Amino acid sequence: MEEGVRWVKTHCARMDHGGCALLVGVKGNEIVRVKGDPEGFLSRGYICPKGVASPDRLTHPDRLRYPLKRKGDRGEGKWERISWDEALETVAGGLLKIREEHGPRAVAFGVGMPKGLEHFVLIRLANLFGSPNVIASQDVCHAPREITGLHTCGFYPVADFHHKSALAVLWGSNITSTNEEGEICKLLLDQVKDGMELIVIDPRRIDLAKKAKFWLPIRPGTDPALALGFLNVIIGEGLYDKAFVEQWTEGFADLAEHVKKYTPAAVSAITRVEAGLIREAARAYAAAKPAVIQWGNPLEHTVHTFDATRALICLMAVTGNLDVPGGNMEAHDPRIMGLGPFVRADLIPDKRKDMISAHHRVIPRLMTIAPAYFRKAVLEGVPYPVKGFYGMCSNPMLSYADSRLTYEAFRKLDFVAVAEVFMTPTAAMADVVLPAATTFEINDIGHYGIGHGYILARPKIVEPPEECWPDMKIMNELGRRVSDPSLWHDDFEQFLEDVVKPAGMTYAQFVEKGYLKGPDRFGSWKEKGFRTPTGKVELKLSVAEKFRLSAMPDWLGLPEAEDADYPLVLTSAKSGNYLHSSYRWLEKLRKREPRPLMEIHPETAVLNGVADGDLVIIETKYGQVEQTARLTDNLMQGVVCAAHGWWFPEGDPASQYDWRSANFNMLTSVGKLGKEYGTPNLKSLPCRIRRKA
Ligand SMILES: Nc1nc2c(c(=O)[nH]1)N[C@H]1C(S)=C(S)[C@@H](COP(=O)(O)OP(=O)(O)OC[C@H]3O[C@@H](n4cnc5c(=O)[nH]c(N)nc54)[C@H](O)[C@@H]3O)O[C@H]1N2
Ligand SMILES: Nc1nc2c(c(=O)[nH]1)N[C@H]1C(S)=C(S)[C@@H](COP(=O)(O)OP(=O)(O)OC[C@H]3O[C@@H](n4cnc5c(=O)[nH]c(N)nc54)[C@H](O)[C@@H]3O)O[C@H]1N2
Ligand code: SF4
Ligand SMILES: [Mo]
Repeated sequence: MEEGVRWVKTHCARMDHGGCALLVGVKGNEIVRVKGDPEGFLSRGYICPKGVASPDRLTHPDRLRYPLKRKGDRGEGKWERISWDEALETVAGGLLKIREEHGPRAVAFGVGMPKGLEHFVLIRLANLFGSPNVIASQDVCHAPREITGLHTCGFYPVADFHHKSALAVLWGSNITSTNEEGEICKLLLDQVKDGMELIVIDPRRIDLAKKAKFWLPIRPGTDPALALGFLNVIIGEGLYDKAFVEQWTEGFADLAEHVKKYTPAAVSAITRVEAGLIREAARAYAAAKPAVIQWGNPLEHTVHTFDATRALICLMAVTGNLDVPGGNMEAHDPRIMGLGPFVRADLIPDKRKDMISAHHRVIPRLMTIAPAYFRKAVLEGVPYPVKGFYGMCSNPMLSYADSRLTYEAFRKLDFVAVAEVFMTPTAAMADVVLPAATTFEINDIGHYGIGHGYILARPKIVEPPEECWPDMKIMNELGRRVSDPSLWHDDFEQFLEDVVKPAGMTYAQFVEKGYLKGPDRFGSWKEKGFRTPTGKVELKLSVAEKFRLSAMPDWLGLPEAEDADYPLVLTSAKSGNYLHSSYRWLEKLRKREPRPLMEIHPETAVLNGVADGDLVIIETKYGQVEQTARLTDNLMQGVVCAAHGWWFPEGDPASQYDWRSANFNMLTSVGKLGKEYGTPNLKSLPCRIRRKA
């Protein structure tokens, strides 16, 4: 069967953060098989079902294959085919008209989860166009952990799985399913096999909970309280790293005093985790040397994300696990082009003052706009009106909290252009849709600009359909029409050369090598101190008053108040079969998970009159959706864990493919936001359920 097959090495992408090294079997211009590459630097042969299904994206009959222009009403699902010339002229014309009438900041540029190098070309496009407004889901993705890190210890403390740890805490991170942080879980699994201990903090008994020394089923939304409870035990029992704390932390005495009230008993009442278990888990984390915390999205999915991420970094610091091998480290990039020069940040020096979120006084160093503030600008003109949107690699109709608002915002915008590989509920709201070439069809660089200390080669393997263009090419051509043409390349692939040039190589030589990794350089703080105003890890923030932040992490109460009418707690977990809202249209994946499933404990189900397989209405104060009940005692009682990202490609184009009926973000709201990052509550929402009659 594999006769005549040519095997090419690359890295997986756009099915999650990407990172598995792949061997791709090609016959002519067709990919016939994909398998894990045993030589993979992160993955050592690992591959998941999404990786296996990945080439099916290219050949799907419904894939977008030529540029489209809206006919009829916005969102009506009527299109006409146009040429690339007309598409580029129309998009450039639409954006330039808005710039002339309202200024450059009235155009927003939207991205989603960083998928490849095009993410940074889009930021460059915004900068060259003159708009300070790049909209991204960073408020609920990784910005809190990254930027809280910068303020607390001067860097983003990434979990280091490349060196041996005695223990790992999976804090709301379902890493065998989501392969979080671009760290493929294979390295962690190998360490578990070698005897590394695990603590799992999750309302669900995830796969790795079965291998864990402690599983702490936590009431969703109460993680900051649990972290303060850990600090209470570790400091109270003298289990902290005294030498490190004395020499390298600021505000320890204050923190020690502050956490006294967070006794295991007090924290147990908030988190529903047994007090004894809190004490034992905290002791185990403190005793293990080194120990690593792998953090997950739940820490970033409530309005209290600043306190949650602050508390976790304080834990890493007092136990002496910051920037040590096998702990939470500062990753160093290889010698490649820096982000600032790549995106031409210098061209827009007033960005910090002019961007939409400056008005909302978000935390310094957060350079993208939270979706909640973007929609406020579109719908209310606060702090100024936004009229145009160019988006790619993102599906805001599903991924932003409160989808109703997103729909209204897209209805109201004067001009919308979207680059996509498939018609989605968001692309359906565009005036012009641009067909993108994607992974396997484009030369790309993975993990650039996201702080993990390496970049991965993702070379082109097959030719895309004739009229599908790489996003980088689309933006290179569009950029020439809407900004100084001399700042764009004759050949868009020069962007790839630019990134690797400082390493003294061409893109082709980089592909040959496969990846570039920065140096392991632990403990540079011993000579230089930490890059904070005090030169120490700031358990108590020295800039708190200046930036209106709280000086010490605290428990500020439930993210949403309890409500007798909504007695259950709603949370979510990402599916191992999909990426957010993506790829419900791939048959191989849809077969594995045909419909949205809502997990619930059998006893909670009985109390609510629900049986396995029932279609259930899930309701919050903000909206309702329907998903199918799946009973499992792997979830704590009183909690509903619903699926996120569902729409139906088989649905009606005239109503944007049924983006409402099962979409988790119909249940969320932006009425309450964490002020530091503009983060809404995606987890920990009061809800109720009933069987659909
Ligand atoms: N309720 C709730 N909301 C959430 C989350 C949650 O857990 N719960 N998670 C949040 C998080 S962490 C994130 S990062 C965001 C993610 O939000 P998004 O990034 O908006 O979500 P995706 O589904 O990844 O959307 C990606 C889109 O990009 C398209 N695409 C794929 N490859 C290419 C390409 O090469 N070029 C182009 N132009 N398009 C491509 C896909 O077809 C898809 O429609 O969602 C956030 N929203
Ligand atoms: N298959 C797949 N992989 C992905 C993605 C995807 O959509 N699909 N998305 C990618 C992206 S952009 C990101 S940011 C990452 C995120 O990946 P993760 O950080 O793993 O995110 P989630 O799946 O949202 O949540 C992880 C776990 O938190 C648990 N949980 C729910 N509520 C709470 C709570 O309040 N507290 C605690 N402690 N735990 C809770 C859930 O049960 C789940 O097991 O994954 C990336 N990888
Ligand atoms: S785990 Fe992620 S990177 Fe690896 S094969 Fe699956 S989708 Fe691709
Ligand atoms: Mo994310």
